[in-house]
Amino acid sequence: MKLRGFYAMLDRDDEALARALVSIGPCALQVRLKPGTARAQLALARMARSVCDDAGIPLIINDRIDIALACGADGVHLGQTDLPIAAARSLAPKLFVGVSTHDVGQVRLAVAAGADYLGFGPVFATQTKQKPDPVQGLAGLRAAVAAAGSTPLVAIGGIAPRDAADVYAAGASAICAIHSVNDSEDVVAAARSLHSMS
Ligand code: TZP
Ligand code: MG
Repeated sequence: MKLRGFYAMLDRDDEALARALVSIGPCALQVRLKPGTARAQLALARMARSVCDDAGIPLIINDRIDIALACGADGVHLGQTDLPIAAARSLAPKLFVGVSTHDVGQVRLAVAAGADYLGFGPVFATQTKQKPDPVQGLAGLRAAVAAAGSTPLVAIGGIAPRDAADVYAAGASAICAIHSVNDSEDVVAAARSLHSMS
């Protein structure tokens, strides 16, 4: 999987939004439905699987390796309190594994554990995540990129199209943005502007 440019996040049960997000050819679509039963999450994941298949985009499921396996996802994205990478690999050796990191120490540990890619943030203040970790800023992002070495890093947290040039200049491989894209009046334009800066 090549992680470059816009990394889309589907945070609600909305097929039209999913189709708009994949229409610009992002490097991946992640499904992230925080409160939701396993059945609701699986239904959403299956919808996203079919949308991604139509568009030829890799599908990644947040937190839940069981949902990722059940829907035939390409990868799973693990937070700091989800299953450790080694356990995820033993359950699902074929899944691509991404790990959320929030400081340079976590970046080093995730790289040493063999993560396929890292999420890193919040780079800027975010309203989307409940109890977010401390804001890292562009300086924190640069340090994280250095610590990540050859492991691709997806920057996340409060990133708007106007920030894209700075975030890519700091060394991020990809940008994930929820609010500034999914709540935009023009989802396609917002997604495209984050993608085309890469
Ligand atoms: N992890 C760190 S910040 C964040 C996550 C999932 C939320 C990002 O959402 P937004 O709306 O792009 O700030
Ligand atoms: Mg998580």
